[in-house]
Amino acid sequence: MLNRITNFAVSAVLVLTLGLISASAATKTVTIRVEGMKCAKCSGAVAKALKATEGVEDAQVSSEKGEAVIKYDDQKLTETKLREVINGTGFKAVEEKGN
Ligand SMILES: [Cu+2]
Repeated sequence: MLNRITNFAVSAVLVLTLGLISASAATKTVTIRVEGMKCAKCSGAVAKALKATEGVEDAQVSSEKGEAVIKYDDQKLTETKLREVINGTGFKAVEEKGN
């Protein structure tokens, strides 16, 4: 009986540890405000540049909202790098206050 409880405790700790490891390597989602986009061509150009960047898993860019919602692998990319990619398209990634 005690053995079973010990086994259970050990596996619970294992599962928690594995969960933490995979969580730290998980996909991150970030919303970046982008200035200067006027139409679907603009947002399309930003989305294309982002999707061509290694580590980006998905990019939803809206010219109406003026933002890019990006899913990325944080082992390969940083938010700073994503901002550089956006700025490289000729639009401006805006630094949000309180970020
Ligand atoms: Cu446009």
